[in-house]
Amino acid sequence: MPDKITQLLEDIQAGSYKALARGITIVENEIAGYEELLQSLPNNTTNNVVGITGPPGAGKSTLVSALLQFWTSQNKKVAVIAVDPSSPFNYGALLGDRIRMNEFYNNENVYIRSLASRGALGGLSKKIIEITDVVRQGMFDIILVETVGVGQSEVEIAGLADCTIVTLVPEAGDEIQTLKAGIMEIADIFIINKADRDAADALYANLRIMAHERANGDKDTPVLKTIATKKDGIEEAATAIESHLNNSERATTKRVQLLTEKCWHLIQSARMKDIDKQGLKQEISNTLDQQGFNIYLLAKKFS
Ligand SMILES: Nc1nc2c(ncn2[C@@H]2O[C@H](COP(=O)(O)OP(=O)(O)OP(=O)(O)O)[C@@H](O)[C@H]2O)c(=O)[nH]1
Ligand SMILES: [Mg+2]
Repeated sequence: MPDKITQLLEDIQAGSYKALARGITIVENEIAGYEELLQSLPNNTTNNVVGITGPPGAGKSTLVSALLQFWTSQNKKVAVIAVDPSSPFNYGALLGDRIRMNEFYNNENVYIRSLASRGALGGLSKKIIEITDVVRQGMFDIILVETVGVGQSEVEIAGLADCTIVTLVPEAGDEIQTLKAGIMEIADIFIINKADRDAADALYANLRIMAHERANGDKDTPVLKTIATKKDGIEEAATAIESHLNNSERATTKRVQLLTEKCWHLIQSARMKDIDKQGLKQEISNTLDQQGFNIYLLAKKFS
């Protein structure tokens, strides 16, 4: 392994944010040394990655900021990774006025990084997995990963986080039945944000019933209400998250499942590496009118 990479990893582990930023950039852009860095990561068995997913605009970033403030006020060291934020709000704006923001950006207990999924090499989920694993070396108490949940991505975040929070808003009440199967599987904690709105109680009652039906004798998945903009319910949310992360029995069972899921994504994207949809489209439009065009033969050529 090149000495530079060994040194970089040591610096990340010693808490250098400059080294961490460099490490993330190397992985994000697949710069020389990228594979060496990933392959030299020691097995970090700490359960500290919290995934926050949910529909666009549910208040995920506001919630993350409130949790960040809560934990740092207890002197905890927290990292935030925001994947492809779709709203114009950034953490700087959410963390309040300029002085506050400066305080956070210069705070040695806080590390914030945004990632754009567009242009991510080799698939988004693979990149989030890799980057989160690099951040895991930074000796944080908590690592919060925010992703916008649209269909498949909730499942992807669940494969990466030690604790997955599904954020919903009261208006989701009507959709809840259609969401049911997928989200019930992945949520470790439900947070109904914007609980200042009507219909929050109805959704809360519904989710509680669903969580209970699913539990089947086990502990129900916690359902919490927050008003992130007012920091209401944040302490309860933090407590529920910590209690989930610290449940070592559950963590051990989940660990194999998580690593399997992660490995699956890594293999999948490695195998798909040379295949892009644009190239595929080109190939199809070139051969479509030829005699003997057959989609199965074409697919076989790529597999
Ligand atoms: N009424 C109310 N509004 C809230 C609450 N939490 C967040 N908001 C507002 O909802 C809007 C979206 O908040 P964000 O935190 O950016 O939501 P997000 O889920 O991170 O959005 P994306 O990352 O774009 O998907 C903002 O205008 C927030 O001020 C809440 O508890 N109550
Ligand atoms: Mg956001």
